[in-house]
This record gives sequence, structure tokens and C-alpha cells, in this order.
Amino acid sequence: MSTKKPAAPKSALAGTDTLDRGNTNAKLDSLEKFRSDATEQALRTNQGVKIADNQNTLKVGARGPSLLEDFIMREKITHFDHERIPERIVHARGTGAHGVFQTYENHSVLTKAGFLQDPGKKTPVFVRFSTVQGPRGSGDTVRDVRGFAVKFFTDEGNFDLVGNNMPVFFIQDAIKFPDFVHAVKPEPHNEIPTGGSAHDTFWDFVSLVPESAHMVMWAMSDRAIPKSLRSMQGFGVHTFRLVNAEGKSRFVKFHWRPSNGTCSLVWDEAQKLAGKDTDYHRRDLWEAIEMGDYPEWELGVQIVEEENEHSFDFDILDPTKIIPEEIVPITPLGKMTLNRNPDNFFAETEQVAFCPGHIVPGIDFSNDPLLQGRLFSYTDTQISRLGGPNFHEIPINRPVAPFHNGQRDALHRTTIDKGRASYEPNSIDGGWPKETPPAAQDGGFETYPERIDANKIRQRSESFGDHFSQARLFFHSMSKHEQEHIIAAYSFELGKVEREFIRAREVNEILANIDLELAKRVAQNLGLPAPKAGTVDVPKISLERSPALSQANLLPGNIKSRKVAILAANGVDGAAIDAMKKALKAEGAHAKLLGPTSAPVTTADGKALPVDASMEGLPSIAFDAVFVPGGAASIKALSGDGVALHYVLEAYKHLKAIALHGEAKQLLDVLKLETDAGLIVGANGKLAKPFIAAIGQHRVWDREPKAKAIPA
Ligand code: HDE
Repeated sequence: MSTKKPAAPKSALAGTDTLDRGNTNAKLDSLEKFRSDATEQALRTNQGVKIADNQNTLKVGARGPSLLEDFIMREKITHFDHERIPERIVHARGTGAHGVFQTYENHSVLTKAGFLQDPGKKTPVFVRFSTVQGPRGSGDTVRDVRGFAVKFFTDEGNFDLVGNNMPVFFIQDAIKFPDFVHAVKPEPHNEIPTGGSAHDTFWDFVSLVPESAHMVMWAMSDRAIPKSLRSMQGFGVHTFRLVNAEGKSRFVKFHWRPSNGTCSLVWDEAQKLAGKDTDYHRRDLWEAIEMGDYPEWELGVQIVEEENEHSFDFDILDPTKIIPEEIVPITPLGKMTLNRNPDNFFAETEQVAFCPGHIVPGIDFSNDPLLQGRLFSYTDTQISRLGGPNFHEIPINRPVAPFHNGQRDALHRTTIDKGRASYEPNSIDGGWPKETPPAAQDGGFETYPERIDANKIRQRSESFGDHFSQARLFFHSMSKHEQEHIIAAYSFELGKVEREFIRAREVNEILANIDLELAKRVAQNLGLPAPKAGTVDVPKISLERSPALSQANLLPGNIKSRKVAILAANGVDGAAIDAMKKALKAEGAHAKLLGPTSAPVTTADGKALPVDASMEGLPSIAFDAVFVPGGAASIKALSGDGVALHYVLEAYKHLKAIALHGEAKQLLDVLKLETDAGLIVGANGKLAKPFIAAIGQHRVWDREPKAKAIPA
């Protein structure tokens, strides 16, 4: 029998995206690290039989028909035919990472939850970030809300904090969720658009549902195009309860604050990235963890004493409202560090099953009607998504706490339960497993005994009636450039809406009630008549501005893990590259050397420098800043290279820091640019400091009006 082996693939590194990542040693090392468990193991069937030929189906003669008898081929193809599971109805596109959570101190005054007691204790976590609208393969950088779901594997059971990167939601009652999701998802007749809300059904719904006004404002803000998953805040959204050992309960809102600061992409950049690197966010997270730049978030809570429940000008049970940090500051609880990438995307990130109903003693729910509905939905959806009620046995969902009960059988049961009593009480198995009464520590879960005396009704509380004052607060709290981005986003999205009556309704009945100037500007961009002042009597609230809401106030104050492109051609000044690399490294930033092609460049003094990629392979949108070192020949070559010129111009348009060293100054004339706070020219020694300071500002916002003249 002749077994013809196919030729080995040319390069195991060949990616499917359009960005050439370069064939670096680091990459090879990481490939080694993800080596299969099957190393030095024989290829076998699922029944354990060793396979002699994995190339050819069993046939009647070399040119004859295939035989049904070929159990090896049938097993392989059958398994393959069933590889996919239903993707999540919302939040289908996601990426995950492992890490640890450590409390700063003993928080027993607030809660009896064990993982918030001992600062020495490391609680494992698994986090999944996601977009909401698009399917599994959709782009990372679309305008959308991001999911921020954390599973804490505590000794007392799993606690899932299933939040978003925005602190409010579109609707107030769970019964509206299917309507909202049907409206935002791709339209049913042609399944367009993928990954975005710029279409008729979304704007039809939100313009008819004023309770969505506040969240839509967040979705039209820069928060919906985060720079990275590492630079996002996270929010539990709903009000929860923390309960201590004495049974004292307090209301809390959960917050995650990244040590990386909170910042966003610019819109043109986000759109380009969605095409050029669909995996931009997941790649950034993956690479940061591989490089040891472990992302960190501080978990904190806003605490409201029970007796103060009604002391705000909104209802704390209404999920379309924030509690401004200026009114109730955040109390830090502890820190989460993500330090390990998953071994297998499907087994971990795809199969992880979050549920807001997974809580531990010391944490409890509030009566927020959105939260109450969620408590039902998540387990229900896993039953069809993960094929039955035993999804808690999948390794990524298994608690580290032991679990025993009388639940038995069902699809995909993997536990082999011993004993004969699967009921309680029993006397056959000694009565085990038995209930645990509530206790100060390590007791059974006890629901907070809130007293409720009311009628059974279908009714929205009057205290949920103000839909505009916090949308206005948000808009007024933004810096000038953030406001301009919001106006541009409404104009862009509504510009894609085909029905003019929907555009007009959003402008006149929603935006005009939030801020007349905002409504006028959007109307102007859409060619609609100037709107009149809104007709809703919006209550005056105690705060006119909340600085904590503006990302302009959320910079990290350092450039740790920022990415800088260094552009070079033959004849480049090698010493300038070394000096800048050294300065950036000292600040924890990462530099990559890019040439006209992937071939090494030769420095002015004749040294061959390997490049990380070609400029075309890693375009400016993959970086935070650009450095062009001098060297007469290099600058002459770059000045005549369209890719290099576009590189600098695009970085300028996206408001990034650019440093031009020595002869590179000539690029100002070639590109007709003027220096500014972030476009810096200079010699060695003088350039690094202002360049680093400019990168630390994230973007040169003052440049924005000028940058508009640069073609995209
Ligand atoms: Fe979800 N949501 N949701 N949601 N949600 C799901 O659960 C649902 C809501 C959030 O990475 C689904 O396992 C209802 C608010 C995240 O696996 C589903 C309502 C917030 C994720 C579901 C809401 C979220 C989901 C789809 C209104 C922020 C991804 C698959 C009552 C606080 C979790 C799944 C992951 C996923 C239902 C509203 C966050 C269908 C009914 C508000 C981060 O069960």
C-alpha cells in the first residue's frame, strides 16, 4: 500500500489577517508554549485504537468507491460535522483570559463573602470581553457596547459579575430585552449590518423608547470604540447588595477601573481596523499577556446605606441611571490581574457560561427589574447553547468549591455519581449531602430578608420616569472634543437610516429633550429642519457636570505598554533608533522597527538591522505613535515612498504623537504639516522627553480640526 504524505505547510506562522506580524523569535517561543498535550503520543480514534493511515479512506482498489465500513473516516467526519455549537444570542464575539483577584484588605464590615476577607488569598478568575451585536467572526472595533464578564472561582462557589463597559442599559425592564435585541441585530430580511447599530430598526426602536436615551448617548460616545480591552472600565450596572456577618445589608454598584487608563480609538481608525485587523482587540490582549504586560483592574463599589435608598434624584433600582461618583465616591476593594491566556478558545472562552444569578454568601440582588429578568435568562440560554443542564461540569465552568446534590443524569453528564440516594432527606447514605445553616463564615446561602408588602401588578415605578436628565448630564460632562465625537456619531448613524421620519423622531423627540444645541447640530448634518426645544419637562438634577465621566480625565499618567512604530530605510541613523528604543523601553513602551519591505535595513554606518515587519504589513493603525529617525538616504527613500508618507499622514490624522529626528524634519515640507504639541522635531537627546509626554496624552486633541483636512 502506498501512503502519500502531503507536503508540510510552508509556514506555520502564515496568518489569515492582512497585517504581517513578522517572523519573530518571540512568536516561535509562544508557539512552542502552546504545544499539544499529544506530544509523543500516537494518533488514535476516540475509542483508543491506533491509526495506521490518516491520509486515505478505505476504498475498493486505489480508484474505486469508498467503503461504509471505514469506521476511522466515519468517526472523524461525524465529529467534524458537529463541531459548532450555537453562538451566544448576544455577545457572540468575545475573547477571554485567566487571572487572579486579591482583596486589598478585610472587608468584613461590608460583606461576609470569603474572597473579600484575606489579602493573602488569590482567587482565580476567568474574564470574557465581548461585543454585543455582531456574530462570532465580526470585527473587534465596531461601535458597540462591550461585555465585561468576570467569573470568580471562590472557595464558597462561583461568583459571576456579568457587566458591561458602560454603567447603564437601554431598557428598564427585562421583558423589553428581546424587542431591543431584535431591533439592534442585523435586519432580518438581508442580515445587514454586521456589528453595528447604524440602521433603521435600531433607531426606530430607540427613538420610540425614551428610556434608552441615556445609554444611546454612551453608545454614541467614544466609550463605544475602546482603544483596547485593557483600557476599558467595567460596571456591574445594576444595584446589588453586600451583606455582612451580622446580616446588615448595603446597596452597592460595582466598578472596574483599569490601571492602564481609559481611552478610545478615533472613528476613522476604528473603521479601518475592523477591516485590516478584525482581531485587533483580542490580539492586543493576547499579546499583552504573552509579553508579561498583565492588565490590571481595581474592583470598587459605590456604597449606599439602606436608609439612604431614596435620597437621590433618581431610583437606584433603575438601570438607566448612574450614581455620579461625585455624589458617592468609589471604595476600592481589590485588584484583578489577567496573567494567562486560555489554552483552547472553544473549550474555555466559547464554553464559559456566565450568569448574574451565580452569587455567594455575602452578596445579594436588588429588585432592579432588569436584573431580576437576567437571573432567569442566562441559565436558560446555556441549556440550548451548551446542550443541556450539565454545563457546570465543563472544566471552565466547574467551581473550585466541591459540589454535591441530588441532581442527576441529563445530556452530557460526566460525573459518575455513586451511592443510591439521589434525594434529600435520606437515611440510606447517612443523610448526605446535608444542608448547611447560614453562619458568619462558611455557612449556607441566605437571601436577605427584605420586607415587601405590595400588590401584584404590571407597572413601571413612577420613580423610573425621568429619561433625559442623566443623558444631559453625560453630554454636558464631556470635553469639547468628546462632544464633537458624539455629534458626529449621531450624524453618521442616523445618516445611514433610510426612513426620514425615524431620523426626525430621534432629533425632535429624543435629542431636543437632552440638549437643543446637540439636536440642532445633528439636524443640520442630516439636512433636517432646525428642531424646536424639547417638550418634555426634564427635572433639574443636583449635579450639572460629572468630571468622572469624561475620558479626558482618565489618562493613566504613563505610557506603559504603548506601541511605537519606527520607520526606517537604508541609510538610517542607527544611533537614533537605539536611543529612542532605550528611552521607550525605560517607560515600559514597546517599539517595532518597520522597513519598506520585510528585508533588513542597513544603517548609515553599514550595520544590517532586522525589521519586525514591512510598513504595509503593520500599518499606523496598529500603533500609538510613530518615530522617524534621521539619516539622509533613509529620509530620501521614505520621502518617495507612498506607503511611508501615508503612514505618517495617517498617524497625524488619527491624532497620534509623531517624532521626526534629524533629516526626518524634511517630511514636514513633503507632507505640508506643521509641528504641534504632538508632532515634534528635534535631535537625539531632545526628542524622547516631549515625545513620551505626547504619547502619555493618548491623542493630540487640539490637532483635530486641522486633521479633518487630511484625506482618510
Ligand atoms: Fe446579557 N445576556 N442580558 N446583559 N450579557 C447574555 O447570556 C440578557 C444585560 C451581558 O461573555 C446571554 O450566555 C437579558 C445587561 C454580558 O458569556 C443572554 C437581559 C448586561 C454577556 C443574556 C440582559 C448584560 C451577556 C447571551 C435583560 C450588563 C456575555 C448568551 C434583562 C450588566 C457573557 C449568554 C459572556 C450575555 C440575556 C441585559 C451583560 C441571552 C435577558 C444589563 C457581558 O442570556
